[in-house]
Amino acid sequence: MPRPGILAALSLAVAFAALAAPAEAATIEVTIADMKFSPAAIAAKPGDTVTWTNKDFVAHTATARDKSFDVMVPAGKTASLTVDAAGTFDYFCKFHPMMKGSIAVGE
Ligand SMILES: [Cu+2]
Repeated sequence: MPRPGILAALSLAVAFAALAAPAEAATIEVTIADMKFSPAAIAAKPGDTVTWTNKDFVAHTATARDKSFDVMVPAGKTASLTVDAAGTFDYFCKFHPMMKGSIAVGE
C-alpha cells in the first residue's frame, strides 16, 4: 500500500503536466471552388494550421500581400500553412488576383 503522501504528490505532478501542455493547435479549413476562397476571412491563433483544398480544375495560390507566405495549391489538391506571427494577412491568388482572402492571427 503506498502512503497517502506519495499518492498526493503523484496526482499533483499529473495536474502540473496537464497545465503545462500547450493549447491544442487547430486546423482551419478553407475550400477553393469556383475561383473563390471560402470562407474568405478566417481567424486563427499562432501555431494553428490553415489548409486550403482546391476543388477547381486549375491551380491557385494563397499569396500574402506582404509576401510573408506564398502557398501553391495545385488543382484537386490541398496545401497547408502554419501561422506563427500575429496580425492580419490579406492574401490573393497570383494567377487570379481577383481571388482574395484574409487570415486574422490573434493571441
Ligand atoms: Cu487562382
